Amino acid sequence: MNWKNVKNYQDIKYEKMEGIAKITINRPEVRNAFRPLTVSEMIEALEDSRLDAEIGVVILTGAGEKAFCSGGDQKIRGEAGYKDEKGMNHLNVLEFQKKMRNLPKPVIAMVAGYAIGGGHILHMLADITVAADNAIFGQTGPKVGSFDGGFGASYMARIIGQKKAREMWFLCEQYNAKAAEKMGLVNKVVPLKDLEKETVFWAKKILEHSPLALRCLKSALNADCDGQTGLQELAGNATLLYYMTKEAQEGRDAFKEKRKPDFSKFPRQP
Ligand code: 2NE
Repeated sequence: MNWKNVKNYQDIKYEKMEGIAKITINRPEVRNAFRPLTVSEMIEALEDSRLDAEIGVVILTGAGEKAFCSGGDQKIRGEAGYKDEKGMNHLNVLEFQKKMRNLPKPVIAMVAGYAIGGGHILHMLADITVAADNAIFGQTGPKVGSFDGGFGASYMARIIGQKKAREMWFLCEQYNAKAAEKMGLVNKVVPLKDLEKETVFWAKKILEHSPLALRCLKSALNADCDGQTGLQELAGNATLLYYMTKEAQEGRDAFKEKRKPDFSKFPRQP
């Protein structure tokens, strides 16, 4: 495939092709575990995708075939988070989770190998997950002294139900791709060799559709779980659509032209 490198990073690869951006966690030697730098780079790349009007879908993946992501890098875990190169502790993956959800464009997780711990949460927060038949899913928090009580708990329960979410967190078992598909964690399982082709096919299908409809649908689906933040996001789209009308522009123009606005020509819809 004809991916074009956007910028050189240390811990990720960031590429684009035909309306699709691809963020690849590139630390295969630790099963693509993330450290603060990895997350900062992912946040920057995601922000670039948001601002690029040519981009309609973002693919999040991991380098190699062994892992999508194994969560936070336990080797640099300090006393209050994950230590950066200056020794400062972070949990900036929570910020990235929010940004994935707020991105007004669909995110597809392309999962080969392990999606474990915080890596499992990342695929869960993607709008769609396409998995290879070698994918393995699970949480490890209670085993390694960690947990994600945010989206990692409540959104998981929305997806797979309370009983299964408790099983997944309390037992820390691993689930193969077919089991994950059965639980509703995965949209499609494909042979490993077809993973990228199939994921790009899903992305291209999405790209054929109305960007505004997709944007509003994503925020509507988020709003159901996200309380006031979700309503703010959904309402932001209503404001965006309103700003695009002649009616809203009349208010703006009248202010700039120092005259009384004339809204009389705009109908009161039933
Ligand atoms: C991912 C898994 C199941 C893979 O097993 P396997 O047998 O394929 O590989 P192996 O030998 O365990 O790992 C290969 C290398 O990657 C490192 C390993 O230590 C090993 O390197 P060496 O020791 O040989 O040098 N590696 C793997 N995962 C790592 C990690 N997360 N951090 C640092 N190094 C890692 C298996 O490796 C595994 O279970 N990994 C740990 C998964 C885990 O517990 N993740 C953290 C969960 S907590 C979290 O992510 C989190 C949160 O709960 C809340 C907020 C933020 C983050």
